[in-house]
Amino acid sequence: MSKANWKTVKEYQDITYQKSDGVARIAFNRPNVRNAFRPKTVAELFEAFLDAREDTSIGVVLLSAEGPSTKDGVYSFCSGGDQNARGHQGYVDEEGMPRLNILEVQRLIRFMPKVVIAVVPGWAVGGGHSLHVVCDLTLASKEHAIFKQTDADVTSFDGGYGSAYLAKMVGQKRAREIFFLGRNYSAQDAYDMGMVNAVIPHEELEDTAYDWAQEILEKSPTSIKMLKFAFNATDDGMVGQQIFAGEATRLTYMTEEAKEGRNAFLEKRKPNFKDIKWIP
Ligand code: S0N
Repeated sequence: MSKANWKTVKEYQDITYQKSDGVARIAFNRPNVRNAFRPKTVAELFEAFLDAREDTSIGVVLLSAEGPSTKDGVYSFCSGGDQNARGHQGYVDEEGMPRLNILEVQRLIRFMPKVVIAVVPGWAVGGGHSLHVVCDLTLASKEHAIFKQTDADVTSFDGGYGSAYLAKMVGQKRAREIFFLGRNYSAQDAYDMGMVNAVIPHEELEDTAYDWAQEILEKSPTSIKMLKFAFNATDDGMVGQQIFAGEATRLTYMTEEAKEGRNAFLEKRKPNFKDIKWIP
């Protein structure tokens, strides 16, 4: 039995979404197509991640996957964009609109002030591989996780975080090998390269992820948030600086100094900062 006491937040078609004691679990639920995402999946992911971001009781999000496939018993995390949904202009939704927007989900994961852990029970391929890359941490099934980049096989490539940030993680030569050759890598290979935090026996994967989440939840939320944004900032250019600086502004609002600045304006007088110390 799971250590978590999962409660379903909302019923979706392509994902499951649950919460338990400070942890949100968002899981792909299309195991018969190796958890490929179509526009509907992406819309559901976006809504669930947004909810988890806004919920002040949630500190850690697990991005996981249901499975195995009922067809052949194979486990998967995600096999990227659904190739059946691909039209001439890209991934087409039910209204015929080319709309995948998986990059918006990537940005939500990247910029949310909470830790996102990829829990990889099986195949992590193409855009599914990119999603594990963009998560803060990755835990992988010892027996079933396989990491693979098919982007150059199917002409649907991630030239952003999925490749460039991967190179920061595993080094330029290994990242180029992963993308240019499209080979299969085991959980242990991925761990040795530095793109997986731990290789976990399959049966213990979900509980271990939950344990890691609970360990993080014992830490100071502001510290975790500022650390995540600090780790991001060097790679995210002006956007990274903007997000980090926004949090600095928020913390400044909580000072006497900020109260004086606001009050002086509202009272139509000059602000008096004379008593505020210039702390070195
Ligand atoms: C995952 C693989 C390696 C598993 O191989 P295996 O175990 O041999 O299984 P299969 O028999 O191949 O598959 C089982 C069933 O699942 C279906 N299926 C698997 N993957 C997909 C998929 N991605 N789309 C649709 N169906 C899939 C199979 O067809 C099979 O079905 P049945 O049983 O009916 O025959 C192997 O399956 C594999 O290589 N899959 C394809 C992986 C892939 O190429 N993914 C796409 C890569 N590109 C992206 O993800 C796009 C990224 C993206 O969206 C993006 C990124 C950055 C910037 C912009 C974008 C954007 O486009 O918006």
